Amino acid sequence: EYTGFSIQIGLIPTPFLCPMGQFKCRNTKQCIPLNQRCDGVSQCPDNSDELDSFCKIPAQCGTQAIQPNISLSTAQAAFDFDPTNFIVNGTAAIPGSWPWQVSLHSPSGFQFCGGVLLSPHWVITAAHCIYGDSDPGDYFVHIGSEHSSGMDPPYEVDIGASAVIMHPDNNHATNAFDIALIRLSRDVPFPFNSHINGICLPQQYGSVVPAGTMCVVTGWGTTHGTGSDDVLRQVAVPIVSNNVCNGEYNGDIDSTMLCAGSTGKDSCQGDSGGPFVCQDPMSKRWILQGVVSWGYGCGVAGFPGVYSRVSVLTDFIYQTTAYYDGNYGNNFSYVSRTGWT
Ligand code: 4AZ
Repeated sequence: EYTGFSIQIGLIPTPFLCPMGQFKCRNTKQCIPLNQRCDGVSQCPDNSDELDSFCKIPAQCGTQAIQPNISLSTAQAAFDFDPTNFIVNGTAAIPGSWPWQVSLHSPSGFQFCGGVLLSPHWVITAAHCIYGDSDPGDYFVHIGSEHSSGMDPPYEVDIGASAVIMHPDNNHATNAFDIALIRLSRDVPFPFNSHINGICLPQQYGSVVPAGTMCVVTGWGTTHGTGSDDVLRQVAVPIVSNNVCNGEYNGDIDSTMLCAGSTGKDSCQGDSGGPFVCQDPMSKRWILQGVVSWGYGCGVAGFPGVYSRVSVLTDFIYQTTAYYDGNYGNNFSYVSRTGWT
């Protein structure tokens, strides 16, 4: 009897967020400490803190079909020159060996930041990469690529965004809470191909990887003459404690930040939003411990690169992904508890 069509337009309201370090129960505005999530004891009245879709660790996260060629030895020779601006002093990554690395592009194709694939339709990046523009139409995410420009068949997949969400506490002046989420407009089922997979998140809220641990940062950012930035590059860098880092940075390093780097080896402009990953010694899986954020120059002696500290930002990640997926009617794609460290 009726023909034609109907259009529904709706805005997703600002999500109710629990305080830092807490988990929001799915159907109520109750908050529980993040460490009580998936502990085998139900704290939420709807049992949502213990649901399988939240608590199970994805079988694939943080593993590669193609092994990277990188040494995590702390005994690597120090660079004997003093660069002031130098993924700087890294090496070209074996194609597909960092399968969670993505890049963010404008509609015209310009690559402006890195990102990290977390689940079939969630990407993590830095808040400063999307600052001032949360219009999903302005973003394309390139997944499974090796080169910064052009396509890399048959592995690369380019997908638009359906939501772009900054951490509500991000401070553009200090770079506190420099993290954001991009929801992809369609799923990349894992393992999509040998060059595409999701990263693991730190399991324990607030866990700290010891200073001196060698971790890896990857990206297509500027190399300042230390190699081509057309191919994805990698560099292993040591974690520096917030205490030591603050000595250099005059107290500008807060609890949502993490420092890593050594003279001449660093992330740099264009790497922002990309992954800083450490290998879990037990499981050998790679865990996202940082997101490339800021620093004084790149590779400058005494000034490590500064990263968002993911282990204290998982509350935002779990709450936001659950909230948006719920509103889009997708109840089964929550970002699961992942990782070990
Ligand atoms: C930047 O401008 C930038 N050395 C990213 C990382 C670092 C410095 C600057 C870390 O996007």
